[in-house]
Amino acid sequence: MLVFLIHVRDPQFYALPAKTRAKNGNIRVMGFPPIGIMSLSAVLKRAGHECVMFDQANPETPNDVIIEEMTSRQPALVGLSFLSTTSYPYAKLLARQIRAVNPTVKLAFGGVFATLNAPLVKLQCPEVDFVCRGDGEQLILDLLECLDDPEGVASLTWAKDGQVMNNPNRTMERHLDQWPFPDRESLPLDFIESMPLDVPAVLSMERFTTMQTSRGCPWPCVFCDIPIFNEGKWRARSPQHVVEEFKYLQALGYGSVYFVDDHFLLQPKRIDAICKGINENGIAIQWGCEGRVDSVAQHLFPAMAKAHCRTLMFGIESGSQKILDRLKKEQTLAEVETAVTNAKQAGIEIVHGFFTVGNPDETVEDMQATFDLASKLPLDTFGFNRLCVYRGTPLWHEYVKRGLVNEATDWYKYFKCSEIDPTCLPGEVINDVRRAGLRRLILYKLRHYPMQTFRLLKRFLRYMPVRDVVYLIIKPFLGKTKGATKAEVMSRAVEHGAMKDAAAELTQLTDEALDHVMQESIAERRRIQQEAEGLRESPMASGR
Ligand code: B12
Repeated sequence: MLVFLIHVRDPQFYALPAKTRAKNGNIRVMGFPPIGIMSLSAVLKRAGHECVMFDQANPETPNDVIIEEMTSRQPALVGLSFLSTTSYPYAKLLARQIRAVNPTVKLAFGGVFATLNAPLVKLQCPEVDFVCRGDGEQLILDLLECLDDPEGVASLTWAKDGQVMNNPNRTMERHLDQWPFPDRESLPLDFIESMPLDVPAVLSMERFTTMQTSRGCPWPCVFCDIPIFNEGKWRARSPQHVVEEFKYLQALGYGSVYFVDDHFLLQPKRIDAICKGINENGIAIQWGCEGRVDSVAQHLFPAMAKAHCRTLMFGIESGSQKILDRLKKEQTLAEVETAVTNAKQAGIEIVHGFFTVGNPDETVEDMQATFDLASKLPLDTFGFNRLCVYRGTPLWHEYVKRGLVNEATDWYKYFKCSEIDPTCLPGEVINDVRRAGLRRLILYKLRHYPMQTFRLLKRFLRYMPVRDVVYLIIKPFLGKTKGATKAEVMSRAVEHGAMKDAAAELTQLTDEALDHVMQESIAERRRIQQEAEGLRESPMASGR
């Protein structure tokens, strides 16, 4: 059967200008490849199905192009994959556009957000036939067997006679080695490495991809929905299987890999075996991963560095123990310091700290403690994000009980905690304290870690215009800015706060308003396109 899989994200968000095409003609995209649909494509192809993927990071495949392609090729199933609350509005619109031109094609949603909100999504998007919950590999194969009668397909939400049906969960798959490596060869895109989340600076122009070596994280952080998505379990591929994938990627010319694992640092024996396998097989790919600061695998940091682990990212969150406890991070400030110091001493080149600001019960002093901690730690890079609350997380449940969010009307909305929780500092104050904190932090780093800062800036300068690097440093010293600057938009070198705000605002709209805004934006894009085409055509016409 022919299956279309689409990774829905804000179009044109990550694409680099067309002139940066790779030698093979592929468009170069800065960011993460859509490993969810790539995993499913590999499984489908191995089972003898045909699969066509679209990644909306590719500016050449906006909705209309995908729909045209669908009309001409008539797939049996169109799967829309999206990660989060912020991409849900785009997925809804695409589903509606598809349904408008094709009343019979089977449509499915999948991904973390869809999983955690399946019955609600099915009710709000009746045009979508199936909401697929959890791991998709076996599910999509089972679904293709019974597209017209999916009663027996476990972990599927669908509708029968106008009634939403929530088929029972399938048993969580532990044997992850059974699945083929993701299909990395079928998208006309080459990815280059960026720093994830809020510092999307290009760190390497090597051919880049992601890998998933484990799934889940069992810790109870109040803001995270991963334990719910994975039923509180952590599952991992064998070290041999991971090393095989590294060998395969090296043969394909990849130079840089990032693990999208929720907690790579959980099992020392496995990490040791992966590192040994990398060295024994002469793998030179640089890689990065994320983990907790209380990991018992820290004695392996030197082995990881020797096996070309270049980036290690820790979820530090706060410099105030009170806030760490409030967030149920189950980690201490001493553990934070030990882990970051160990990682640097082990020779890991880029050690990153994820921090959150705008936390419940956080005072200005708590926030300042966060920036003080970030200054003193030998971190190379850091990001300070506003804490958000997602449906399904422990924090969401608390907010429901406190009457701050409404299960029935707010489930699909994206909220910064400070917007709804009176125990958070007001947004303006958070931004002011953050700006002042960043100023202090940058000056401290320049004074106390000049070589480390210099090395990082040198790396940025290799691929970013000087103007953008300078802007990155001086941004906190400038006054308040409104919206994305041209430099921000062009290089994606600095926080894409304004774009994220716009995406967040979309999640707040009613369905009718959303349709209207989306149609307007499509019309606007068409108009710009037509104008551009007109401009391109007129000089040729006059020359003829
Ligand atoms: C890597 C990552 C990113 C990358 C993006 C990667 C990409 N491809 O674009 C970056 C850094 C850009 C990113 C950004 C954001 N992210 Co993020 N991200 C992740 C992370 C760590 C891994 C995702 C991943 O690659 N998983 C591996 C693949 C194999 O799994 P998968 O995509 O889920 O697919 C499987 C199944 O879901 C299913 N499936 C998926 N699609 C479909 C479709 C069909 C038809 C079927 C049958 C099955 C199916 O099958 C697949 C194989 O089993 C997750 C945490 C997690 N573990 O999921 C957070 C996570 C998804 N992100 C999250 C958030 C909040 C964000 C941001 C909003 C953060 C921000 N404030 O900017 C943005 C929004 C991005 C967007 N527009 O959607 C939250 C989402 C919570 C929520 N309810 O919304 C998560 C869950 C993190 C968390 N702990 O809370 N993210």
